[in-house]
Amino acid sequence: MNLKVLLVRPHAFLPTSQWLQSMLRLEPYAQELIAGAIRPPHDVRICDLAVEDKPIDAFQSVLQEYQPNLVGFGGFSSQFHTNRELAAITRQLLPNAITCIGGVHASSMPTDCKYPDIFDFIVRGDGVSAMKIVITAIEKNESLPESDWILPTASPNFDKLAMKSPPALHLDGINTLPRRELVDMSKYFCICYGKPGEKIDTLFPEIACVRTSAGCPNRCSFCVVHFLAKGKYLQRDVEDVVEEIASLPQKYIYFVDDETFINTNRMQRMAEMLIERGIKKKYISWARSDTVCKHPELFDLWKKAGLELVYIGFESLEDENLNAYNKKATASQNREAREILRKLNLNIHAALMVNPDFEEKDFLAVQRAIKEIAPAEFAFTVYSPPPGTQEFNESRDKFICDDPCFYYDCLHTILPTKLPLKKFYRYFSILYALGAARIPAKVNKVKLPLRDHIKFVLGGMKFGWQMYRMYREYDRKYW
Ligand code: B12
Ligand code: SF4
Repeated sequence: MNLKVLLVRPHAFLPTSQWLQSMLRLEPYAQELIAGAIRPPHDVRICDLAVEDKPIDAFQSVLQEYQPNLVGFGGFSSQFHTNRELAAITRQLLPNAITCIGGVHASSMPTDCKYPDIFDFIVRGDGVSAMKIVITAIEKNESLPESDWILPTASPNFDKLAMKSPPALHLDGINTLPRRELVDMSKYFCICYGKPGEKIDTLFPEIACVRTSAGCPNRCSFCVVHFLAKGKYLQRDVEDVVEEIASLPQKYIYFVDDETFINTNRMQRMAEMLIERGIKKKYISWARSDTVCKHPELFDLWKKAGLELVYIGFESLEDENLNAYNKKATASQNREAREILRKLNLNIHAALMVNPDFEEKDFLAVQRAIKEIAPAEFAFTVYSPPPGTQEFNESRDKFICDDPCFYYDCLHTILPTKLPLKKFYRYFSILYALGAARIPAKVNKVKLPLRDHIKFVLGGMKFGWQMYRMYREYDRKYW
């Protein structure tokens, strides 16, 4: 049987996620990787609803036109409801199509996805290797092999299998080449701020993603990665990564690793190789502040290789908070890392975290941190225990929303706040306003095209207003 496989990335449902995607929209990398497992005589298409103005209409017309036999959904926890809706549409329009769901939510909360009427099976962990097994089973007309990795939803063993922790990472998840030809790459962009005084063509250049590793050995309490990866760190061959980068027409590359700079020797070789081969690209990557402090020379080298913007999870400039998050980096390392990157003239995306038990004085401390760290692109999140983890399960009776996963965008609190919600979100929105006023492009007087300037300012104002009124999305008793 020749299969037609449709891999779907759902659209963002929460207005906050929609705003984020209007500023930074990356390609559907997981779907492109999984498509790498599907080879002739089978056919595969990617349906990226994140780029559609009318996603439901677009999805229905793809189903009607392509008539897939296998439809796979994937996405963040906050997109799970959308996936359910899309899978129900699939069942209605194509009752004989097989449906499945994978990705971070299915991997961490499999029992949430137990809807045998709309999902035939769930994949936890790597979808590339899983898809190879699924396709072989369908080709041979055999039933799917059941495991804690591939879970048929109607199986009597489902609950037992779903209780197990997620399966180990698989090398296919990093060694497979993404099928970028299946999407329109011109639809994906990031924000890049340019150098001081520079005139830039666009604030939102086209970008490609590259994954050089998966997993992370650290155990930050707000992050699901160590739960999914069991503390393992899989690394791709440096030569392979460099070859892939060299082959890309895009000038900007976003590393979608969980934590790119864990193995500093490997990252050194990668930068040296990029320089030796004369590959001139601009890179965006996450890095930990302690890595920057211990290896400033590595970031100097990467700057020469083209590193443009470093995302740092500072979380806080207070040791007490960092310890509470099990960050294993100190406030002084955060300050030092900031200095090192400042001297290297590298732009920074500074991620800071707000705790639901923050009082006025804590918000004021974050305001001071903004002034200290600026200029930077700032992102503020509200500490929320990651779905699926022990901490999440232990907090269940405290949640202030019926469905915490639906709200899991790290901007909606799922835990009760010490301040009344209205006050909490007023302070929270002030942080975004203060951060927006200190972006590198503004502080460094970079000349932007007017349309990009307008998009940034209007989009930012809309987002700020959403934050300011966020409390209204909760039961009145918490206001
Ligand atoms: C890069 C990244 C981003 C990018 C976007 C990436 C993209 N391509 O669109 C940016 C920076 C924009 C981003 C934003 C956000 N992110 Co983010 N992000 C990541 C990160 C670091 C890597 C994701 C990635 O692309 N990995 C590479 C792909 C190939 O891996 P993958 O998606 O896991 O896919 C594999 C399997 O899961 C499986 N699979 C996936 N889909 C499917 C589908 C099927 C059918 C099958 C069979 C299998 C399958 O197979 C794949 C190959 O092995 C992860 C960390 C992580 N480990 O997931 C966080 C992560 C996904 N992000 C997270 C969050 C919370 C967010 C934000 C809400 C944060 C915020 N407030 O700003 C926003 C929301 C964005 C939105 N659109 O709504 C959380 C999600 C937690 C959750 N339970 O939902 C994560 C897990 C981080 C964390 N520390 O907890 N993110
Ligand atoms: S270092 Fe980054 S990827 Fe690793 S556990 Fe902490 S937040 Fe997660």
